[in-house]
Amino acid sequence: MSNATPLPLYAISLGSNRRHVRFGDPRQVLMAALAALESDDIEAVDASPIIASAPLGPSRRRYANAVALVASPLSPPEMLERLQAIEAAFGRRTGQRWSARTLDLDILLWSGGAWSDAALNIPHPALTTRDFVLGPLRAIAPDWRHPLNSHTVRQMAARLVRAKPVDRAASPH
Ligand code: A4P
Ligand code: MG
Repeated sequence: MSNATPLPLYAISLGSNRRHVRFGDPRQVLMAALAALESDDIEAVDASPIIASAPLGPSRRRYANAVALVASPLSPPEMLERLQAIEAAFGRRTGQRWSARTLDLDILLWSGGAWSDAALNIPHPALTTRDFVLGPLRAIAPDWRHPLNSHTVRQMAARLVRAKPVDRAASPH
C-alpha cells in the first residue's frame, strides 16, 4: 500500500489566552493541544512556532497562537467534531463569543478545497485578515493556495502587512 492516495491535509489554528489548571500557561496549553491532536486517524505533519499575539476583540489577555498541519481521512464535519471534543476536554467554556478561552481550534484550510454548510466554512472566513494566523501558517505552508481567491499564504500574509501603512495614511490627522 506504499502508493496509496495521500491523505487529505488540514491546516488547524490553535489559540489560547487562559491558563489551564494542569497544563499551565497558554503556550503550554498549545503544546498539550498539539499532542492531543494526534490520534489513530490524525497524523501530525508539521507545526509552526508558537507566537504571542495581542488580543483581537474584547478580551484583554494576550494569546498564544500556532498552526498545525495534519493529515487525516476525516471529512470536514468529522474533523470539526473532533476539534470540538478536544476543546471540551481542555475545559473550553462555551457561551459568550470571543470570551477568554482555554483553547480554540479552527479549521483554516483543507486540501479538498472549499466546504460550506450551516456549521462550517472552509477556508476559515477570517483567515485573510488575521496576522496571528497567517504568520504561523506561512512558517509551515507558504505555498498553499486559498481555493477561492487563489492567493498563496505567502501572498496573503504580505498583503496584510502592506495594508497597514496605507490604512494609516488614509486616516485623517
Ligand atoms: N465554524 C464555522 N467555520 C469554522 C471553521 N473553519 N473552523 C463554526 C472552526 N469552526 C468553524 O466557533 C463558533 C462556530 O464556528 C463553531 O461552532 C463552528 O460550527 P467557536 O470557536 O465555538 O466560537 P468562537 O471562537 O467564540 O467564535 P469565533 O467566531 O470562532 O471566534 P474566532 O473568530 O475564532 O475568534 N486574538 C488573538 N490575538 N488570537 C486569537 O486566537 N481568537 C479569537 C476568537 C478572538 N481574538 C483573538 C483570537
Ligand atoms: Mg473557533
